[in-house]
Amino acid sequence: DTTVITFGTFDVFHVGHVRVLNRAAEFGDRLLVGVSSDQLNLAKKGRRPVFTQDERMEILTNIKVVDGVFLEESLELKRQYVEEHQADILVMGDDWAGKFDFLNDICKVVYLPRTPSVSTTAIIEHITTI
Ligand code: C2G
Repeated sequence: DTTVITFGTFDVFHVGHVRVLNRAAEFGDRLLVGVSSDQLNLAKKGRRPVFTQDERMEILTNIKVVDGVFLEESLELKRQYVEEHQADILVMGDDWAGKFDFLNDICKVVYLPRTPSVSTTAIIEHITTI
């Protein structure tokens, strides 16, 4: 059995998110998603996500291809999460290209192209300017 793992904030869940999850799931038999915590977003991006970590995890739990969800509390814990969940493949969007290659001693690392012209930031901007 092949376990795939991926990470993200998945705030204001949109079609770019569902596509990357569907494509990630095709790499294995089981897809696990690490959802970045509110605290991690506050620290790294200076703001809280629109939806809380509990809401974002609830949405992801209900996505067809997602088999399990856990909280990602630090970007630096990737190795620990991969080991803990015995993941065989780490899939990330190519905005992270190269960033997790150091993990290829314990798992395969794959970067997938992002869906063009859709982002949480653009959605927030759009709503703000209505
Ligand atoms: N994504 C995509 N196409 C878009 C937007 C997002 O393929 N138009 C993908 C991203 O590449 C990522 C996933 O959707 O693989 C989640 O995106 P974000 O929520 O922006 O994740 P991010 O905040 O970059 O993750 O360890 C990583 C951290 O959890 C942060």
